[in-house]
Amino acid sequence: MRVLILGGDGYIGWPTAMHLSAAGHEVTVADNYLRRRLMLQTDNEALFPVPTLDERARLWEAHSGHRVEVRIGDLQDWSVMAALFEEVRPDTVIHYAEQPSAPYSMIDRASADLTLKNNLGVTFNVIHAMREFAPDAHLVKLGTMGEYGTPNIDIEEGWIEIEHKGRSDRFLFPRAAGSLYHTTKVLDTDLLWFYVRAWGLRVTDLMQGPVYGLETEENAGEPRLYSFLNYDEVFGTVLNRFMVQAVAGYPLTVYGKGGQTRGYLHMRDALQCVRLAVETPAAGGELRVFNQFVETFSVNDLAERVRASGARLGLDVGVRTLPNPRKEMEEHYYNPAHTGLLELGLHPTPLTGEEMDRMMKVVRTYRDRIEPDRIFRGVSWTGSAPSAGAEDR
Ligand code: USQ
Repeated sequence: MRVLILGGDGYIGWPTAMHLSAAGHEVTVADNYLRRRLMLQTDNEALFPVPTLDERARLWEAHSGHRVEVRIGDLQDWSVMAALFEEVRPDTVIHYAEQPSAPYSMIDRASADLTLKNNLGVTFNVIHAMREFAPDAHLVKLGTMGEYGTPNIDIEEGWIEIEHKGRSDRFLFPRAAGSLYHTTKVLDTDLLWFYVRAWGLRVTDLMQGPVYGLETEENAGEPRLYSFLNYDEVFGTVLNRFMVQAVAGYPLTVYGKGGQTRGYLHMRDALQCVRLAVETPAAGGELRVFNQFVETFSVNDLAERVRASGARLGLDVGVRTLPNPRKEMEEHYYNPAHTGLLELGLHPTPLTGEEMDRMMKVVRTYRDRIEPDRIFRGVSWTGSAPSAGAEDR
């Protein structure tokens, strides 16, 4: 298939490009380096520098023999999006081209404005480019499990049958996002659902949980082909952060009670899921939704696993409870369905002790690059600095 990856420079974007090109697809990636710029501007650079997209494509071709085409441009600009679609005429479009951080979206008015305009603007342009240049293409859109929030009922896979006053119908499962970033993903889903109904687009919306890890089949043992590993509070996801904190001797930053539970998955499984979605497209006029995660953990569970792995590797890992800078439930029911991708053939990678140790060892090779000042600055959901009250456990 001809696959166009929008946001191909990101944490999952670049690994997806390698994975799909290794599987024999013709891959073009597009990106405007937004994430790199925001990391620089906010002094939240990743654990090690990564090559530019053009360099990555050259390294990947030398390593594997597979080519990835690279285009640099801002997809919020209609002329850039239109030219890209006209050139590539994709069978599949993977849309990752969004500002990906919840904390970034909560820093101030300007960061919120950028998140809202970029995320919705790109989604809107993708929809119109599909109609104009690739009406039969399949759009695989990265959403987030955070669209649902943490309701006190089981979370279904995208849709719910509701019976009301003796009649019933099928609706999108109710959404209640926990940050402006997550809210843009809810709005994306609504936009897509409208245009699926209006124009018969073919769409898969992937509700993905937090991803961890670096090594995939394609880049194992090739650090220059690794993705960004962010450990800062803004762009780092929690398990990646905890592993870096453990290696740095920085007590693990558990926010609030630590009972916040989410559905997690290894990078390798995120790639499997995307490939399964690409290779078994949704039907025309269908908005197909998958909940994309493998296992649920609370923040406390993750801290415990990192502490145990640290002990095996001779690290003394402390845990510190910090006043929660976010607005979220710290103890709650959480039981989301996630059978769709398993039915398509996903082979999950559980977070075993062995897997934890393997990831920690990779992180340990970069110990000297860790900048502890980046780990916690207290980006608050309410705009006020978090009050004192950290507690070591
Ligand atoms: N957390 C801590 N300590 C930390 C960092 C995070 O206790 O040092 C807690 C957070 O409060 C939250 C949980 O860990 O309850 C997950 O936080 P996260 O930063 O790993 O994930 P989140 O901000 O929700 O966002 C990440 C990705 C985002 C993706 C989302 C999936 O950055 O792109 O959409 O995971 S989900 O969480 O399912 O919405």
